[in-house]
Amino acid sequence: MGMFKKILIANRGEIAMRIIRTCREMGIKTVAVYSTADRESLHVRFADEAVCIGPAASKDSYLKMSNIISAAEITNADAIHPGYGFLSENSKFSKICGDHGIKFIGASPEQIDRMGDKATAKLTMKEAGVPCVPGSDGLLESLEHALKTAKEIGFPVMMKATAGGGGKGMRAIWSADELPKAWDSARQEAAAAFGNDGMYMEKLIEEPRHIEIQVVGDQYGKACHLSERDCSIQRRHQKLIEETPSPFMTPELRLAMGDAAVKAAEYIGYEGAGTVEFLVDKHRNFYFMEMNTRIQVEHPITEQVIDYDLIREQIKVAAGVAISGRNYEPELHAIECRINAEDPYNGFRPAPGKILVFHAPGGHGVRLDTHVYAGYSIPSHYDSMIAKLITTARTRQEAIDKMKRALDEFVIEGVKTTIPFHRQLMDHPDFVAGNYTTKFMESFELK
Ligand code: MV4
Repeated sequence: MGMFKKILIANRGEIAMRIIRTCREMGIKTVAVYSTADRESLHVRFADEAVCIGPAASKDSYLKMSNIISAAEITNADAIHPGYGFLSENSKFSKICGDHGIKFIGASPEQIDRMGDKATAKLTMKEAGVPCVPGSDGLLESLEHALKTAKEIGFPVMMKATAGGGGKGMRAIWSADELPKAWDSARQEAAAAFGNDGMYMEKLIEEPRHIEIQVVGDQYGKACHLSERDCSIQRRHQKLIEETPSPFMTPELRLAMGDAAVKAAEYIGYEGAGTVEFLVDKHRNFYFMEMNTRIQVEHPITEQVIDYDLIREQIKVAAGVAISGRNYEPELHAIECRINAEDPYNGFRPAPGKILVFHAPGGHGVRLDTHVYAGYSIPSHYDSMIAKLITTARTRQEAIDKMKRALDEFVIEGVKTTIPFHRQLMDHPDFVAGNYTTKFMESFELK
């Protein structure tokens, strides 16, 4: 296939900047697409060419497959990188790219569908010998079947939407009398959110950690892993901060989880960068949760600790280059704070507006992935993340100290941001001790 000459980036914001940067380093031409609300956005300026693909609303622009394909045709792009979100896990889009002879830098339509259906993904993982949470064999056919399954598993159980992810249509059930109501409300929510009310059930893992393994698979059936990211600190299923290595990891657990993730990827013949998400309980038992067939927001911390360019690897794998196959263990420690234009003192509600003053932190071990600048107006149409602040150091404590210093240096005026929240989090004794689970935010008090 040979290397691509021109890649269209079907995304915006910091991830579009991230992809354009690596393309430039590889001598690959870039095409940016933008909505009318993003005319002044940085990714438009950094790309070699730019095509307006529609009005502000995502459904009319960044999700409008026909306009994106047209932009690729008229600019003669030979590949499309979808980034994360938007069409990055849309199997129809992956297929349409293929039909047009444009390489989709992501997973095949079949793999997107197979991993996108959570009950099918679980059955596939079970076949592959990957540890899964004990639970139903596939979908729950009826309330009676749900009750019977719950009694077999033993309460408490977790009922989940097969088309879900991110917690929508998910219900923790502590006793049989709660089930009928949960059954109805969860299916209604799933039908409304995904157009699919299929449900499955698992043993509830109490106070789990969310530890995910980065994998890369090539076109020749080989996969490797790039170790873990601890993403347990979330608010309403939105990740706030991520780190690697996980403070909860041990060498034995990393070996076992890494092997399981590689086994999963090789079993399905996975091509591209992917993430196998696990739930880890307090006894360090780990269980497959979901597999994401895209690059993730938090990929930079992995890049930092093993000195690796994941976007470059994605492009090379898509162009048919074989991976070396070696696995990577973290040599350093990296933490990422997601800086959102939200008001942490008012329920983290979005706070769009114009950035009047922007002073970026810097210095050794500080990386800032952002698309914003002084004078930029944050549009209200898209998600509220405006920057990712990443610090890297030899030890976790040094990475925390560096993050505190960088957050203190970081000046953004004109819009409210979550900088104060992150700064306080860096002083939280449980965080500093690395002693946190997915329940952490339930007891966090912002001062
Ligand atoms: C679970 C669980 C406990 N037990 N499954 C949240 C969304 C989706 N990724 C699956 N999730 C969970 N599944 C069982 N059997 C707890 C969660 C969960 C969670 C998982 C990871 C990160 C944050 C979370 C927040 C709440 C619940």
